[in-house]
Amino acid sequence: MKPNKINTKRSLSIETEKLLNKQIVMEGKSSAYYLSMASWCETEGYANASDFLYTHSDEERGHMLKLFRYVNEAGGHALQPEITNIKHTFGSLREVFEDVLKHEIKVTQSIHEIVDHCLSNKDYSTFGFLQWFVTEQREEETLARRALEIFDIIGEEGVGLWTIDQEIGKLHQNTP
Ligand code: OFO
Repeated sequence: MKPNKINTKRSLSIETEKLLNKQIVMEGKSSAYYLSMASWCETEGYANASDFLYTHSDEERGHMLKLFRYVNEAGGHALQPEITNIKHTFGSLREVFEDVLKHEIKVTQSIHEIVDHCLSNKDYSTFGFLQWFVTEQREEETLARRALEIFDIIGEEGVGLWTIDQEIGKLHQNTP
């Protein structure tokens, strides 16, 4: 039996590298998407929601860079993503947060698919690296659901929207 050839240049398989580069696109898109939402909120006078989303956009860029570093350190090549088709206007503040939740659910699914792939291909290193993202996604989905609950509890009539914006600001301050 021939011994398995050891690749001394890289620990990452080509397939896993491709999946991680796809995830880089997703994180870059998250960052661009939340920046666009932050800008719309700011123009509509939702100052706290806007701050929340500006910060969130920065965090998503941080996630993208975390993936860049990992891919390159593991011998792959992280690729700067092309970001297109960003939504710039929204029908309401609620729509913004509904979009955040839908987007985060898609990101979670994507992370879980890569985790599955790593486990079945015995890539325990990438599997371990991705656990941070698994936890992060659970926290982000919880936060987006909490934001939508605020709309339901307070109601959007009268000063409702102003109060919702204040509460979203507090949500943001209480995030670790
Ligand atoms: Fe990157 O954490 Fe959400 O998308």
